[in-house]
Amino acid sequence: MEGYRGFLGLLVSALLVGFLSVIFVLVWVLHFREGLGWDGGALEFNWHPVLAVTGFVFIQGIAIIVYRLPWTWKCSKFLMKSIHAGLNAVAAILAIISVVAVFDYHNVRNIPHMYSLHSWVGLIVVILYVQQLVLGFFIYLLPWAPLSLRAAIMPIHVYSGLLLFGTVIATVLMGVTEKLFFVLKSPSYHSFPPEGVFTNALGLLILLFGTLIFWIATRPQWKRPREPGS
Ligand code: ASC
Repeated sequence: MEGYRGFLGLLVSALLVGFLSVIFVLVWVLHFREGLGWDGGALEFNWHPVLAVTGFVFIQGIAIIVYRLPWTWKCSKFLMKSIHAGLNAVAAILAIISVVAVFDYHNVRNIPHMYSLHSWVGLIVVILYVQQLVLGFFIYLLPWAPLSLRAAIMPIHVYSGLLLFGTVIATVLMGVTEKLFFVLKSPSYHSFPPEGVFTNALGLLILLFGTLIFWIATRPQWKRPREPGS
């Protein structure tokens, strides 16, 4: 494989940055916020960022690059597709639970639903992600679709997957920003309180994770070699 060391370096960096993002979101809700619980209140809301970052960003990012791992190239294509689909399914389930947590929280507190740009883009991206998962399952995992259809849809599948991943990251950054403006009153966000600075750093980590995954996924020389007739 061309540039194997470069690949490994970027893969380890992406895993470290992704893992650190998950740690940071946990520190945010457990140390700076109220913690986690399923109480209809703030503890339940806090599952929203934790599940969004863990599932919708980190697990989705790994799902995107599973075909790039050279030591899996000997594994069957079906196994790798199952892992790709399985990780995306876990990400989708965690994303849906994260949305349920917010709806519950808004219901209990009588906060209107779906008024922010974060919520509009977020709901659209969850719905399209589930659509991508279902279409991918029927077209690529089940054996029925003809090769011509698979080949015709593949550029759309790849483009949509990367676009959804990027949009999820943009949505998370909007969510972090609006939450900090909501909760940081005294001292306010604009006075650089530790929670504001720490959570800004979380946003940068997520952006860096996306940057690394996008680079790994788009290097043609790191793609899984095609099997004849596939
Ligand atoms: C598949 C598969 C691929 C693509 C290809 C069409 O199901 O395993 O590599 O579709 O055949 O682009």
